[in-house]
Amino acid sequence: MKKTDFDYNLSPAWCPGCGNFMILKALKQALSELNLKPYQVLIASGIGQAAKLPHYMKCNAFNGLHGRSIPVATGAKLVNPNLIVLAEGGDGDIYGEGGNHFIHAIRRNVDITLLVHNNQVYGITKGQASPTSEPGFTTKIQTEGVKVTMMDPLTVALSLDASFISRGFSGDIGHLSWIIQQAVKHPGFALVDILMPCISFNKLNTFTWYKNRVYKLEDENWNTHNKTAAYKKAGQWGERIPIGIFYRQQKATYSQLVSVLQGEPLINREYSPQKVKSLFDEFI
Ligand SMILES: Cc1ncc(C[n+]2csc(CCOP(=O)(O)OP(=O)(O)O)c2C)c(N)n1
Ligand SMILES: [Mg+2]
Repeated sequence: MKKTDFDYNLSPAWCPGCGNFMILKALKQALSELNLKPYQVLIASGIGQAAKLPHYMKCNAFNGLHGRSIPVATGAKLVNPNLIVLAEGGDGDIYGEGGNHFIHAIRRNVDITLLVHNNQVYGITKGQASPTSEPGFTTKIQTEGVKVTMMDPLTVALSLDASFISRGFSGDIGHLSWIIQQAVKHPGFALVDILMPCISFNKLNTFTWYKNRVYKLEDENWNTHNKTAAYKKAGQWGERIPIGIFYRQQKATYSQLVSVLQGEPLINREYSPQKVKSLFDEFI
């Protein structure tokens, strides 16, 4: 493996063969190729196998509550806009427990990148169905198979007018690294949904299952600014599954829209408890 500034000497507690290893490699490669240094990057995560990722990298990290990586990342970016901020977690963490944050972060268009390690299962809690599990997928809890509709995060993001929507595959590190670089460079909220196998608890969507289905949008001379076409591709799931950048647009970020966030970053402004106190005193 090529060395990067983001390498950290701690062995991941993931199963051998887990797709998370490839995502970790692609992310470190992407940040290095963007010439970023660990002190410039913050990764916020929640709970899950995926959410352990920042433990295994050298950079700023905030490992918080289940489903709550996006609010942490949002706050950090608004206060310190010079920081490169990523939120990261699994399909359960981000689309399930944190689904409300996922929806509203897209609407705000804060300049953060969201990486979702989508293994279509709750891995760390030993294999319950997640929002992206396929109908019919059987687990120890869903003994008759999943009965409810599968969530398509890309279509949700499109319907909320997201400014950058993409999907990668852990089995193609070079391609995933390229997508992550585009997402980090994008000024606004960038979604990177990443298909990956959970070798222990998802025996349906295996590495080979994904490998046989994924194809790259770029190979079709894809126009990333066509929203109607992006809807069609986002809905494609089955024999063929597209990966790549589905849609991107230039759109004002939250910081550009809210006047108090303009000018000197909040982190550099004087903090005056006295001013806050006098505000509170008005209500006494
Ligand atoms: C509020 C709360 N609810 C439930 C849990 C239990 N829990 C921890 S992680 C997780 C889901 C993990 O799935 P995912 O985010 O897909 O991560 P993976 O392990 O598959 O990478 C659940 C249900 C918790 N820790 N906190
Ligand atoms: Mg998962």
